[in-house]
Amino acid sequence: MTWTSGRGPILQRRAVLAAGGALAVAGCDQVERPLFSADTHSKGYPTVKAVEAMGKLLEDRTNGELSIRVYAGGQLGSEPDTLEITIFGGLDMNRVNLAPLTPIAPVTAILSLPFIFGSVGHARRTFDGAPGRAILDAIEPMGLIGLCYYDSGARSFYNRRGPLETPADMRGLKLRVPTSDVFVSMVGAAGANATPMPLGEVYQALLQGVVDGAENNWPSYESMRHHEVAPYYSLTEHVMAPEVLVMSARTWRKLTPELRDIVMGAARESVGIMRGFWDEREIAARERLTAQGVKVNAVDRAAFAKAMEPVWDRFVRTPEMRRLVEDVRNLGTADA
Ligand code: GTR
Repeated sequence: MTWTSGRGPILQRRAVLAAGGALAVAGCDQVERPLFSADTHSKGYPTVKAVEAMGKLLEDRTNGELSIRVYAGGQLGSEPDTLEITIFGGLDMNRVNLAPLTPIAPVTAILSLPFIFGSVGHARRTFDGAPGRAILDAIEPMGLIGLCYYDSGARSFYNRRGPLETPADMRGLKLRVPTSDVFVSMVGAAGANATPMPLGEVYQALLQGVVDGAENNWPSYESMRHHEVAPYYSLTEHVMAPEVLVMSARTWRKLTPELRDIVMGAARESVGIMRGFWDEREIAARERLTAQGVKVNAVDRAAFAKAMEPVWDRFVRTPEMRRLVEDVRNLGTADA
């Protein structure tokens, strides 16, 4: 959605941010309205439903003192923009991918490294385990409390030109990536040109040929209608960077220890609920798109992994990060 078209969304965005901002500036020591949360995905998407489910748990467990209002469909702006607003306390919560956090918290890059996970099970063990928690804790100094991770499946490349089977097929392609240095580096290493851009602008960019393709999971590829303009989906499955639900540290500080525990508990519980929604949606999206004629092809994944190897050295730079990568590996790459 663009902010130059239509008065409604702009006015709504201003009203929401003014309400959040007024409280942040006034330094109110209590949250006396629903917690405002942003999501780039539309209503009905698994992440949106999960945060809504968390809101219900909060309402029940606090007798209505806490609840959540999700502003879905990117109506409050792009992920990098809303993240900034969350840091300043104009928004209480935000569900984003981990990718836009890499420029502000380099340690988050670990979970976006190409081919770091051997299976969905391995990814889930990492998110639920000690490495996942350590990475969530590392964003606190940036003004964000990491509440939980949600699944985002595997991302693959898609484009308008034709099937991509090896990195050689990437040459000359302009591919949209999220605003994250890891993603830019990854696409460059695979041989294409990376164009960082907010998700809401990608459909038009594909349509007008500003970019030739992009990369994402099945549910996003479908819900953003990118398959209509870029019908070749090549199964690189190069990244499994998770979604993350964050709370503004400013809002967090207004909560009593008891309410904080309730918020953390509800967030953790929403992870399992989300996985149910996710598994169903991922399979359904893939089936629907295949039936609609999207051209899916297998790729030489080993060749893509090899081409993207330099990204690891570029981003795993400190002993602490190397240790975390080791911890992730030690969780075992098998599914179960
Ligand atoms: C999706 C993710 C979004 C957003 C998007 C993107 O998979 O759920 O939060 O990061 O990718 O590519 O911008």
